[in-house]
Amino acid sequence: MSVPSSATISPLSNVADAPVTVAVTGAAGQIGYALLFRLAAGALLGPERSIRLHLLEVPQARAALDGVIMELEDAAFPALQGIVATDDPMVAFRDAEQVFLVGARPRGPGMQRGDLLQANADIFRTQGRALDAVASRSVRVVVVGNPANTNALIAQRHAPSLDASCFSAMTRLDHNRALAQLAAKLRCGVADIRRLCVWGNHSSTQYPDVSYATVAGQPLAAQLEPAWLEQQFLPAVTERGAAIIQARGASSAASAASAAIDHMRDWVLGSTDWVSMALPADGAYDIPEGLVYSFPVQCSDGQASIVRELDISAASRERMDRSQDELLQELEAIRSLLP
Ligand code: NAX
Repeated sequence: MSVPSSATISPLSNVADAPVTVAVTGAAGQIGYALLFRLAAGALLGPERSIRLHLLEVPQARAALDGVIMELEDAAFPALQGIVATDDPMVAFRDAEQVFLVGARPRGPGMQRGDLLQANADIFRTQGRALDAVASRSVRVVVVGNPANTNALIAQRHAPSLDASCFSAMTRLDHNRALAQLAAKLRCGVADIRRLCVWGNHSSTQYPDVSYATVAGQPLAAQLEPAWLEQQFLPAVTERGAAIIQARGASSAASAASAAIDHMRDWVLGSTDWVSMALPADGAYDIPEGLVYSFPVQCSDGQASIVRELDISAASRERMDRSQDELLQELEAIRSLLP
């Protein structure tokens, strides 16, 4: 086997079936650290399915990545058939079938929002082109790195030979946070709650919507005070990330990794309920085409399909529009970098 100069390959087991290639960027970061071990243990496609991990990092993080790889080896996961570590997206994405774009440029001191968008646009343009060139033609890409929706849009637009439906951004953590808040309030299990959705951007303008939700088959909103929904629930979900930083001294990592696995697993294997995924808009709900916007989605046969023709109240529309407007502003900030 020829090994690209920038890559390390460590064969780890002799599982006979063809392994599925899963690429993870930002692999030495804190979400990467929580994600890789669950992927290698089979959380995505089951422990019987062998997996090959392609890990992308910047050269400065190479030593840290080597340490993570040593730990992956030491965990002796039976299904982990090999690891490629590289700083070259053309190596990382070669034949990749599932791709987690986690690595992103964090906001530095004095950096404005526009600077952050631009810095990430460069990263996601390069990665989009590499996906276009070398990934599996049926690749599924989830962007986790922020600003996730706009980063996904940039990657998708730089990958013209891949279908737009190959791309998504993650709002599943917001969805799961909303489920957890509702289950605690209603003293039920998260699985008792169905038809919840998050609309819009993965940002403070997101709209976790309980209008269609049920609990144990009964309409959910009717069981809660509107004031609780407005004043407690919505801020608790949208400000959860900040609360975790304050408590833990670091941003959400294990819950984000878990949500990324939920997102990809349901996409590939099918969902049993609505899930929230940010997808390139196709005109549904009058969201401008191409914006990567979070919708209620159902997955089956490997396809993620927007749940259509829901009645949208005026109050919901206002919140959906606010998030849409923010995404349009983000698009304006990086439009010059689009092909
Ligand atoms: P870390 O800073 O711990 O890790 C990021 C890693 O990405 C670093 O190791 C860095 O070297 C690497 N990286 C940077 N540029 C890269 C490039 N061009 N190619 C490959 N790797 C690169 O951040 P972490 O806590 O892991 O978070 C990662 C991203 O997820 C951040 O952008 C964060 O804002 C975002 N999040 C998104 C969430 C969502 O729900 N969509 C929730 C969690 C998280 O906040």
